Amino acid sequence: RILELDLRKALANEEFELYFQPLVNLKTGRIATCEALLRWNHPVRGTVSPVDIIPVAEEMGLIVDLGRWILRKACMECMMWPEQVSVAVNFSSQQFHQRDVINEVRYALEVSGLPASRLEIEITESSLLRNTQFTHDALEQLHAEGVRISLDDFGTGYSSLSYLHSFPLQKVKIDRSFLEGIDSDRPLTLLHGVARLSADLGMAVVVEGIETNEQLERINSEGTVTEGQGYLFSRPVPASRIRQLLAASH
Ligand code: G
Ligand code: G
Ligand code: NA
Ligand code: MN
Repeated sequence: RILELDLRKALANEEFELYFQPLVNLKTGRIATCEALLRWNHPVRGTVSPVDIIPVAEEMGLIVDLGRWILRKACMECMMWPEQVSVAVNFSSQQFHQRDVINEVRYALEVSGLPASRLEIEITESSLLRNTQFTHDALEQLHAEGVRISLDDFGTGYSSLSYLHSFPLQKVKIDRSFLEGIDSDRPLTLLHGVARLSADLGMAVVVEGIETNEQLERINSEGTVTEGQGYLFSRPVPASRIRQLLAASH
């Protein structure tokens, strides 16, 4: 288990790094958005996964400071990209519990110079379930600010479909578990159903975890999915590499 002290030191010592993974527009084949994914280059343990970092940071109350670092870093990196490209930043539910989440976002945009329209905030279904009214109000404010809200890992939580229209969401990311069994002949009924529903509600639809061309073809067959993300396009890569990919894509 990661020592709390280690995590605090890591933030001070700049041991964290952001990797980026592209979300590709399936019509144009171009990178539309890059998702920031946290990595920790631990001096002894090597690369530590966010799965091991985020829950500990939440427990020890470091998520606000860490979240602030991630958000600013991501916005600053996005400024280096072609202006049609957005950055997506994962928010933990606890980041919505701080009263000044709006100011955090405003400040990150201000210091980086990034327009709000180029920032996407990814939230999970489970964070919508916690402190619903509070989260709802925060999301409304962020939306009013011009930031896009994206529902991550959709279909893995316990939220009802009514969440899709009771929160201001502009994008739905269908979890990669919907692709399980896709290599058999089983029709993608569930995936296409969820995609259609989201599209009918006016949201952009992303399918996560696309690994093969066969999967991509079957996803494209209905034309409702707007963006794809997965190893087929690119694994999460360091900032320097994503700049190269963007230069080649734009
Ligand atoms: O990149 P990787 O597959 O290791 O990410 C694992 C999980 O950690 C994913 O669910 C991802 O959303 C989450 N995660 C990655 N980076 C961040 C981050 O910056 N903030 C939060 N809250 N979660 C993150
Ligand atoms: O929970 P979230 O969607 O934020 O998790 C994103 C993580 O999913 C990435 O950090 C990456 O490690 C993982 N991921 C991205 N694309 C693929 C893929 O095509 N296959 C698999 N198995 N994992 C992926
Ligand atoms: Na995400
Ligand atoms: Mn996801």
